Formats: sequence, C-alpha cells, structure tokens
Amino acid sequence: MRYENVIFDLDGVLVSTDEYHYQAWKKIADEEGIYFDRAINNRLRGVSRMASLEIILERAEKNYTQAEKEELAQRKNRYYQELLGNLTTEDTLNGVRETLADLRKNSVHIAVGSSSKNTMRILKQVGLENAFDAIADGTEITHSKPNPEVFLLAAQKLGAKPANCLVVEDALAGVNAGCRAGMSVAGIGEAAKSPRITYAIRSVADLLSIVD
Ligand code: B16
Ligand code: MG
Repeated sequence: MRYENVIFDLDGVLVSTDEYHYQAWKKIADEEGIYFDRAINNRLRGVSRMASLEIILERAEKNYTQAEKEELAQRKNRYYQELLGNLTTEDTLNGVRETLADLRKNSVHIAVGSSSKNTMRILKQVGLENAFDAIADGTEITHSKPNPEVFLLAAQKLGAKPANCLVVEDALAGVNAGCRAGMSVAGIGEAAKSPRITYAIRSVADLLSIVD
C-alpha cells in the first residue's frame, strides 16, 4: 500500500453541502444588501464560518460590530441547517460509498478532516456516521484550514504519521492545510488545478488506483 491512511474533507468531497453553504450565505448577503456571487463563494470553501463571514463583509458598505457579526453567523447557520434537513443517504457524491468500503477492505484507515461544526449531523443524515476510523471536525480545533490543525488531529486519532496520510480536498485552503501538515494531497474540482497537489482526481473512485 502506498498510503495506509486517507483523510477526507467533508463538504465538496463526500457530500455536496457546498451548494447549501452558498444558498445560506447568498440569503444573508441579499438580506444585508451585500454583493455576493459564486466566485466569492469559492473563497469560502474549507474556511471557518466566522472567517467566511469576514470575506463576505469585504463588500459591505457599513461596519459591523462583533455582536452583529455573531448574529449574522448564527442566522446563516440556521438557514444552512434548514437546508441540511433535505439531506438523505442519496446525497453522497459519486462513488463515495463504494470507495470507502473498498479502502476499508484493503485495510486502509479512513478519517474525516472537516472545518465544519455540523460534521456529525451531516454524516448521520447521509448514513456515514459509522463509516470512518476517526473524525476530526470544526468543534475540536482552534484554527481552521489553511491551518493544518484538523488534519494533524485526524492523523493523531488514526495513530498515523503525517507522511503516511493522503488528504482528499476540493478547496485551496484545504490543499494548503494538507501540505502544511506534511501530507500528500489528492485534489478534486477546483483543487485539482492547484500546483501544490500530489494527484489530480475527477472523483473519489480514482483514489483506489493511487492508494494501491
Ligand atoms: P460550519 P470542509 C467547511 O467544510 C466548508 O467548506 C466551509 O464552506 C464552511 O464555512 C466550514 O466548513 C464551516 O462550516 O459553518 O458548518 O461550521 O470543506 O472543511 O468539510
Ligand atoms: Mg471542502
């Protein structure tokens, strides 16, 4: 085995919750009269909720107090959680379930490394709460991606050395986090174009040939 451990990003790699993040932030931006589009949304991938809000507020015409920012972040999370209510076991991305099962069959340890504080709720809703050997998420870290903290925590929970881990990411912030953790990175979607990745993949099913 080339890698004994694979650490998956959640949003945009296992589940297409990235669209729900976009819709929830778009609603906030519209309510506040702030310009927001999908290009700006791409900068929010992998970035924590408060850091995402700061990026959106770059286009705001007024200054927001800390209390106002906290209210906006809470409101966004309410809208996001309402949308998460639609998630079913059908909503994992292409090839995810089969690939997770095949990796495990080949004794590869698998983990989730996500900035999201909603990770457990999402995994439960799509029926993947027992699919991983370890889960590290936004509720356990101080610094979100591009800081390597969440991936280092996932590796620690797996009892793995970073050099033995392959990170799977769709976001530039996540690619940078994986590199800073000293891990190899497979990039999917936008992240497949990053010069920092080790492998470009089209779907998680491509992982089997990389890991073996
Ligand atoms: P929450 P990932 C990230 O998840 C999302 O990509 C990012 O858009 C979001 O702001 C962040 O989680 C925090 O999410 O508001 O649910 O705590 O890509 O690291 O799995
Ligand atoms: Mg992601």
